[in-house]
Amino acid sequence: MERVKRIQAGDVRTASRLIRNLEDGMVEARSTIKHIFPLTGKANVLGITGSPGAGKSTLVDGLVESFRKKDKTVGVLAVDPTSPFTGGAILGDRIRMQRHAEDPGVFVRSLATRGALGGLSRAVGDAIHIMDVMGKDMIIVETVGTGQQEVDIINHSHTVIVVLIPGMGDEIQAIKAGIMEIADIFVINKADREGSSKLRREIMAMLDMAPPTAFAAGWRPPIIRVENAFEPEGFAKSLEELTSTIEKHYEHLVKHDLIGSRVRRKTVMELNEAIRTCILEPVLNRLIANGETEAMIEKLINKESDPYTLAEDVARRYLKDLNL
Ligand SMILES: Nc1nc2c(ncn2[C@@H]2O[C@H](COP(=O)(O)OP(=O)(O)OP(=O)(O)O)[C@@H](O)[C@H]2O)c(=O)[nH]1
Ligand SMILES: [Mg+2]
Repeated sequence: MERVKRIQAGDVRTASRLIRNLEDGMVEARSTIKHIFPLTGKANVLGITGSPGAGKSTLVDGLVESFRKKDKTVGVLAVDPTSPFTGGAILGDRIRMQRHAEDPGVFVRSLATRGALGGLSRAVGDAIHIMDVMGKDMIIVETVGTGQQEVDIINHSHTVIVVLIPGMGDEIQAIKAGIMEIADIFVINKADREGSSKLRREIMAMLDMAPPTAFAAGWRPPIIRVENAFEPEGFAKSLEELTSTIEKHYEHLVKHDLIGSRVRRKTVMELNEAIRTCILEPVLNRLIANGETEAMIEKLINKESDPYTLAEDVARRYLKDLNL
């Protein structure tokens, strides 16, 4: 397939168009992924998550530079699950990342949720495949860590970095709500700020409470302080420590044969997403198109039926083999 060859050659325009089409849910674009899939699995995927404004993009920008210095090619995927509210942030990222725009070793894209059905995790998985086949050594996925969907997105990664900043009381609460379990490395960002030692103690206390089984083959997530991004010397030093910790984590995965379980975690999700895409979405779209959704909502509001009865009826009509 010509398109696959162009992507393998690192063609930015072809890759960008394909990512956009996948994001829009174009069925035709999926056929390219079918051809690409067997070629994937070479890149090291790094997930970065944390609350809005935690300095993730600034950190990613620094990481890109560090990896480029080591002669690694980099793909960056900025994911914005709440685009109507933070669309501006992605614009800011674009401007910031422009200093890498001239570098053919760097490919930056952003993804946003389209349509009510979501599918963002699927689009992220596909975009990672594309960057992988383009030959990017490192793929960095940035997402705002707030809900389950973000946790799913981050599960596409080999290494997950959770970015926290001092002075936000609810930080630890937020990580307890699911992000904590997936962190391989904690970053205390803007560490020049007041409260960074307290935050460090809180993370340590939280890790102390975790059962030993929470740490895969004994990897207790290290906590890295990243100094003020506006003080280049300290920031560069912090980034050096962070990149070497990322490398150590990857070595740990390899040494303890854990890459396989990460790949499995990602594969389970991908399969679920694909089934959702190929079964649930067409059914929901059909129901919307023929007006049934509206009719069902009316029925529910008027208490003429209940969600389970209606859903079972839909399943009976569309999924005959389920024997409901
Ligand atoms: N004081 C200080 N400000 C920083 C630091 N790093 C980033 N910032 C600022 O914090 C703001 C948010 O930074 P971003 O890197 O866009 O943060 P983000 O987490 O990517 O934000 P979203 O993608 O919108 O969630 C920007 O105004 C940055 O200039 C830092 O180390 N110290
Ligand atoms: Mg950002």
